[in-house]
Amino acid sequence: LDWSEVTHMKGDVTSARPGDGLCVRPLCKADYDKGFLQLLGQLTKLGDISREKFNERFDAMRSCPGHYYVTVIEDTLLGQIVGSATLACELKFIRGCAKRGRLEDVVVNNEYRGKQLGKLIVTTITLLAKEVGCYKLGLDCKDEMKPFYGSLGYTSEKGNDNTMIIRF
Ligand code: 16G
Repeated sequence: LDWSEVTHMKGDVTSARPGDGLCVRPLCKADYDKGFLQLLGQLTKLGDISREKFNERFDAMRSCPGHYYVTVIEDTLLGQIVGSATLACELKFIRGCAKRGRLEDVVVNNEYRGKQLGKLIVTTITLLAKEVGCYKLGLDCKDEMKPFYGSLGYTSEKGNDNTMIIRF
């Protein structure tokens, strides 16, 4: 996906140094051959997704600039996608026509646990949401993930549910 509107971003995200051979960048069509979908399959049911179907969905997202920021971590030494998360933006009338962000489909390859890649990808999306003007960023997660998101600044505003939010 083309992040042309955020190319002015400097510092935080673009200079992220995730580790040897690792690179954080927007999803591209070639990631179909780099295990992107298999990685998503570690998160939930994947279904059958042909290359054509993948490309169609990619194009549909790209035709809505500013709405979908599918972000990946590639292990460039292996040519494999090892982490991903998506920032989805929703346009509002409230708060002076504000924009709300949703953090979706956060997944890190099981074999890359312990390298702080979850923290890296969530921090990247959080900074991106702020940069593109979201007034808040929310996510749904399982109970066991709440401490992780809590450590990155997300809170549950309604107490004991599984929606967590960060406000900018
Ligand atoms: C988690 C994900 C959500 C994803 C869902 C898939 C995060 C923060 N949350 O809730 O984005 O879409 O799992 O599970 O990554 P499902 O297929 O059961 O909806």
